[in-house]
Amino acid sequence: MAAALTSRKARGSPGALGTGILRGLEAAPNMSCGCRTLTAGLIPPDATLYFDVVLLDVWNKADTVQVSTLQHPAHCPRTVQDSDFVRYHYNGTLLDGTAFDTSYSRGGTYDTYVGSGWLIKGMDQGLLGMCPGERRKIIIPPFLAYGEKGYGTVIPPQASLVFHVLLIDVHNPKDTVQLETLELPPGCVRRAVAGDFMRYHYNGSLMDGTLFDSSYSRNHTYNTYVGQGYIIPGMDQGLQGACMGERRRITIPPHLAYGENGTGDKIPGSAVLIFDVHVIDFHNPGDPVEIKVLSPPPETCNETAQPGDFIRYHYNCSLLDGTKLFSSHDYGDPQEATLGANKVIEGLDTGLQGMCVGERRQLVVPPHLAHGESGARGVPGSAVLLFEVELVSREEGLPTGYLFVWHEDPPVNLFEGLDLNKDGEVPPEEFSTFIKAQVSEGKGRLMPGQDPEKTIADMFQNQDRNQDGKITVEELKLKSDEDQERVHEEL
Ligand SMILES: [Ca+2]
Ligand SMILES: [Ca+2]
Repeated sequence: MAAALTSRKARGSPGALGTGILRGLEAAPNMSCGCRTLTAGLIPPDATLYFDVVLLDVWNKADTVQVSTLQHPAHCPRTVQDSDFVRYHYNGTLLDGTAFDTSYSRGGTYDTYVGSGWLIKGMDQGLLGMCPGERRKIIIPPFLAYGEKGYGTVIPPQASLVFHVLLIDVHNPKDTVQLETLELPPGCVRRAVAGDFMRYHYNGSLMDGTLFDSSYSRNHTYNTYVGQGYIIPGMDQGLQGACMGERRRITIPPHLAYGENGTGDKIPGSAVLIFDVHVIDFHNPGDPVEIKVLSPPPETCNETAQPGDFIRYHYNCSLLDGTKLFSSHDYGDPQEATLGANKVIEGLDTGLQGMCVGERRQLVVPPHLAHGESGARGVPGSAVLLFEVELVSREEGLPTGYLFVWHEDPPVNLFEGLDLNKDGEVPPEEFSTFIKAQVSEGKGRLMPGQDPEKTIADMFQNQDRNQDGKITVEELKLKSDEDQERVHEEL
């Protein structure tokens, strides 16, 4: 009966909601009448009674769910709405502090839909408007919790409940990929489309900020085709439309990521994933070399660099994120090469062709025309290269297969010319002396870009058919005549 009295008394105290302990509540003698029959024999007449009272719970029919935010995250990408799916941790206690349940003992979050009847009404209301990372205290009166019946042995009838909630994650099954551009480099003309091959860095985190993966930790970009199903659907979508150098945040709901099961030990089931992506470069396997003229050719330029030409050029080579790789200026002298002779990467060879001496160009070279998927020393695999080139000089090349050409018709008595001492044989010394004389007199020229001594030695080898160190009149044959004969034989 004492309990009934204190209960009634407490209900009459407006604003006393909350855990409280009232000690030494005093009842005057004239208030204790009516107890006499029950306490007959125990309580002497005119006794003063003292009660020790502990208030366990208190509520009012007019009560609503009480929500207070204990901690608010710095950023709130979205808040909980009706029909959202949430993942949260909680500690549940009665008003007097007795714990009845906690998610922390289960090794995982509590995952459920909000406002769909899966939760007690008070929780459905108390979670609304909450941000991921937010901590709330939610006090729920019994008629919005387990009411008259309570729940099992842990929640007594008519108990108010107190939940301390930490919201981990929220999404809606109707959510799509969300994009946020964090940094857009100026002058972006090309945006990634499905089928492009992209290199990017990323930090992947959960909604509560937990980092689950980072390409930076591997010191290596993530490289993949976009829009072809090689990566999770949300990423496949989210990378499209990005510019080179762009930083974008891609927020992916679980149904476009790893679904209800999650993956590994870092990504829980039904987790929203947030990727902060930095696009380094992308290309399409069908891309040609992109050529942009930086300084136009001089007006006096009539002839441009062609395959076979021996050229000298300066270049700077970098990655598209600005990382400098190589420069001819590091060595002072220009780079030398014979065009079309497989001496330089295909894209650079192509980009140098058609240039005039004095012209400057910018070349964007996709990896399939550069160092390919495996890269090269200092060049990451699948990297797009950016060149700035300047053609310094150019020597016209010879037709394919020729080491020496006559500017006019060759001498009629070529062997007599070669056989300087007239002994019927031409050793290497005579051959070399003769060819050098032709060059210095401007009657013919050697293939550019190679040591003349080597070229002349090669020519001698070709003519000395039996390899005895001498050319005879029978052995000597002009290449043009040889080619002619070969054509006839083939015919
Ligand atoms: Ca001789
Ligand atoms: Ca011979």
